[in-house]
Amino acid sequence: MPARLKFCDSSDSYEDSKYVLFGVPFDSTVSFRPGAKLAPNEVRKASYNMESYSIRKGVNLRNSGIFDMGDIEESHRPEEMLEEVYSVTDKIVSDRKFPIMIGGEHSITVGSLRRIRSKVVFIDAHSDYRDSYMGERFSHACVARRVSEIVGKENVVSLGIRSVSTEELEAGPQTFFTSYEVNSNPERMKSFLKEFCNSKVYLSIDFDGFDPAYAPGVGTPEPFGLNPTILFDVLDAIGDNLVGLDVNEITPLFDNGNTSMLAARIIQEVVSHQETTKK
Ligand SMILES: [Mn+2]
Repeated sequence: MPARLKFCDSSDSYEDSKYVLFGVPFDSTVSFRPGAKLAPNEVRKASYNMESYSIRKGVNLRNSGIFDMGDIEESHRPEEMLEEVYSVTDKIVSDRKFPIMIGGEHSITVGSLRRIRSKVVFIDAHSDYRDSYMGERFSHACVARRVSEIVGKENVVSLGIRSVSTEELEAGPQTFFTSYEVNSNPERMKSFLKEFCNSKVYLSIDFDGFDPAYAPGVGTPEPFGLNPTILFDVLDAIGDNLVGLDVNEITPLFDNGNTSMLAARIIQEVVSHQETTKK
């Protein structure tokens, strides 16, 4: 039997690792294009295209201590999936390691924030602030609302928003920067983030926040998005307060390979960032 596919540069032992990666093959509340549950393994495969060295940070990822736990068991019930995400995140965080979760659709984030309860920076095209969607409160269209209920809406900011319903606007969504604002005046976003990120911050990246030119393989693509280099501004602002990462909403069924590649590289750059800030 072939060995299980692992993210590149994964170390052999959980005990010796600092960064613990796991996949959540869940896309049961998806509203448009399916396939996000296939993303964890595609991101793992894509990671083998990358060098182990981050020239940006001067970090050799081979020595960083990444451990790939594999995927949580597939479930079609959001509440069941969230409990599983919670318990895996609980183990990783309790062991003082850094969790990296590969979705799956965006609803997975609620599970990790139930444990981590920090400030949250979302990159997303959608405000995800519906109270429920198609009868489901744990839909991927409600994730910012559920997370705001856990950590307080003053502790949530979304970057890259360009798709919002009047219902969401009337509910008074969390602080957000539209993609138009970010693209035309990045300095305003950067100075906001520098103040916002003054305590522990979790980063949740819905890949539809990026422009479809960079990330075509997503569940609900939206034109006029962000350039992925926004990530570096976000990491600079967060500094040594980053406590967890998830990447979500990637669907290999609609990808040309570039979206999974971007996800793999983002994971590597986040680890490299942590390696140069966290002591
Ligand atoms: Mn989205």
